[in-house]
Amino acid sequence: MALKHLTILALMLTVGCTQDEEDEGPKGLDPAGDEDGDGLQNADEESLGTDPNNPDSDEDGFDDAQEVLEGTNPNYEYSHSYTGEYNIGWCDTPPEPTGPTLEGEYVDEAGNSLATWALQNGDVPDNFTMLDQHGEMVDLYSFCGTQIMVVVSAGWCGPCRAEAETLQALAEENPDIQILQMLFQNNSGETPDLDFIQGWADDYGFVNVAALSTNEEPATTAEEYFALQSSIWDIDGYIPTVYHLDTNMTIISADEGQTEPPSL
Ligand SMILES: [Ca+2]
Ligand SMILES: [Ca+2]
Ligand SMILES: [Ca+2]
Repeated sequence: MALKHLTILALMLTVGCTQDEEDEGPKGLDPAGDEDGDGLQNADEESLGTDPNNPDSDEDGFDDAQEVLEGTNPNYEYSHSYTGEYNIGWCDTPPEPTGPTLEGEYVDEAGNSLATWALQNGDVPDNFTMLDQHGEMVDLYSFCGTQIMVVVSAGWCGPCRAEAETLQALAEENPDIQILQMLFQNNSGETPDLDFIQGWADDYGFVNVAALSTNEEPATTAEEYFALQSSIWDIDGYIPTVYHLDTNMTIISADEGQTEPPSL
């Protein structure tokens, strides 16, 4: 899709160029040249809005031409391919996060109170960056433009394991949806390491479901506890917790026990 679009635009620019060469060359560059050697001609870079003098315009580690070939957005730093065969979305700009909503109040034994926050319907979460089963750091915002299902689980949780059994089949039934399994503890209540999430992904046959470790230090205070991703992505403290997000990264089902992705 993106390639076809590019070819048509390049053709239009080439035609325009013969009529008025000075106006059409980006920043006075030869339209047919490739100043930065990224495989995209200057005229194509202009039509794509990428930088003809920078092979990686959004500095996400993937060259502009590679991003065009792979159908990711060369101007959006979170959009790029992963080793995991995930459904990367296409957004022109990152979402505008609302963050979580005020959920309640925690009062400790000494009587100190602390406001608690959790993601609820209508919220747009902040980005997170978590370790996947391939050893890569995965950004939530890479899936902007795609419907997303987030399942929060832990190794010691039997019902979470029962649900994990179903996730790859669910992904195959819903090929346009990306499922993210967020693991915040291993079987012993520790932060999951790469070995653990690789084992989890193998045990449950994940092909394009991402097994993600929250990769956060264990909380030592109530304040730290309620700031953990596993607290923000959980309303009631019971797991597994399932969230569904629409293609605009807005939460449409928050911990409502809905295990199938809803139709948009
Ligand atoms: Ca170029
Ligand atoms: Ca470039
Ligand atoms: Ca990109």
